[in-house]
Amino acid sequence: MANIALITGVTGQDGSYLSEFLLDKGYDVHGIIRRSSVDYRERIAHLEGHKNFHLHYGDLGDSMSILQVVSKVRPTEIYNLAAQSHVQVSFDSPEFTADVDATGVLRVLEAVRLCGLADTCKIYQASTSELYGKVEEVPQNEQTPFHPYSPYAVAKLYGFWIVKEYREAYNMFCCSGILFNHESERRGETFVTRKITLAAARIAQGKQEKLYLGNLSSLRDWGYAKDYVECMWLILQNKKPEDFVIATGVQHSVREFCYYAFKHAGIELEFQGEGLDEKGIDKATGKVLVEVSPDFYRPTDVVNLWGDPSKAKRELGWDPAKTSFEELVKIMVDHDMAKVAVERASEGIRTNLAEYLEKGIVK
Ligand code: F7E
Repeated sequence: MANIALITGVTGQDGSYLSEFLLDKGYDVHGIIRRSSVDYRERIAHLEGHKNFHLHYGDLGDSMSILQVVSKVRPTEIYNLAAQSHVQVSFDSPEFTADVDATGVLRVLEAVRLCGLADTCKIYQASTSELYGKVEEVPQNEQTPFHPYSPYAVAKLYGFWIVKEYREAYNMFCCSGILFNHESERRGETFVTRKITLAAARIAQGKQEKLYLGNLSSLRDWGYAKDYVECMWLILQNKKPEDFVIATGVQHSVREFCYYAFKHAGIELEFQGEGLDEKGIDKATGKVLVEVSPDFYRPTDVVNLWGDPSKAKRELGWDPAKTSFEELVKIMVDHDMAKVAVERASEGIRTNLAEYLEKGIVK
C-alpha cells in the first residue's frame, strides 16, 4: 500500500521539515491549512508544485472539515502537529488553546474512527515536555510524573491521555512524541531562541539597540527541529505503538543561549546583576545590550526542563547528538545574520551579503 501522510500544522516549523523528510522517503504528503486572507505559507512555499505534495483547507477547531479531509485522503499516517503552541499566549487565550490543543486531538482520532481507518491509519501526536511543567524529577523520562504548569500544558495533557485512551480502548496505533524544545532557522520569532538570534544579528548590524527578555535563568533542553522530525516518523515505524521522550539530554539556560548567540554574531556579553536588574553588557564597548523586562515573565513558568532520550536511542536507534547546542546556535545566527544583511542591502546599506551568498546561507 502506498504511504500517504496527512500533516496538520503543515505550515509550521515542524510541519515544513516533516513534509520535506517524508517527500524524500517517497510519501504522498497531504497538509491541512487554514483559510486566511494573509499569506502564512512561507515555510512550505518551496514545496508547493511538488507532484506528491497536496494542500487541503481544514481547521482543528472544526470537526467536519477534519472529517472531510481524512475521508478524502484516507491517510496511512497522520501527524497531528497543529496547535496553539505558544505557552505565554495560552495565558491570554486559554479557551482557544484548549479547543485546538485538547479537543482538536479528539477530533482527529474520531475522524479516523468514523472513516473506518482505525486499523490502517497510524497517528502521531505532537506532545511536549511542558507536560512535566513544575518538574518532579530531573532529568525527565517516560516514567516521570506530569505536572502541567500553563493552560497550554493542561490542554496538551488531555491530548496525551486521549491518544493513550484510544490506543487502549480501540487498539489504534496512536502515540505521542514528548518533544523537548526544538528550534531552527524556521522557528517563530516570538520563541526565545529565535528572538535572541534575530536580535543578535540586528544589534551586530546596527539595526536594533537592545534586546528585552524575561527569565534568563530558565533551563531548557534545546535540539534541532530538523533532527526531531525523523523521530516522529520512527515512532510510527516502531513495532508497537508507544510514547517516547525526544530530547538531546543536554541542558542550557536562556542566559547561555544569549551569550553564545551574541558571541557568534561577534559580540562578547558579560552578565551583571540579578533578577529584573540583570543586564547583558558588551565587553568591548560597555554598552547594555540585553535587559530584563517583567513583560516577558509568565504567571507560572517552567524553569527546569531536561530530557532523557535513552528510550528513543535504544528502541528507535535515534541519534540525539546529531546537532550540538553550539551548532544549533550557529545555524540560527548564521541564518539571521544573512537575513538582516539582505534587509540592509534592500535598503541600500553596504553589507557582507556576498559572503553569505558564497556560503550558501542566502539563496
Ligand atoms: O520559552 C523563557 C520562558 O517561549 C522558553 C514551545 O514550542 O517548547 C516551547 O515552549 C523559556 C521559558 O518556549 C523570554 O519564560 C525568557 O522559560 O521559547 P519559549 P517554551 O515556553 O519552552 C515547548 C516544548 C512547547 O511544547 C511549546 O509549544 O524562555 N523566556 N525570556 C522567554 N520566552 C519567550 N518566548 N520570550 C522571552 O522574551
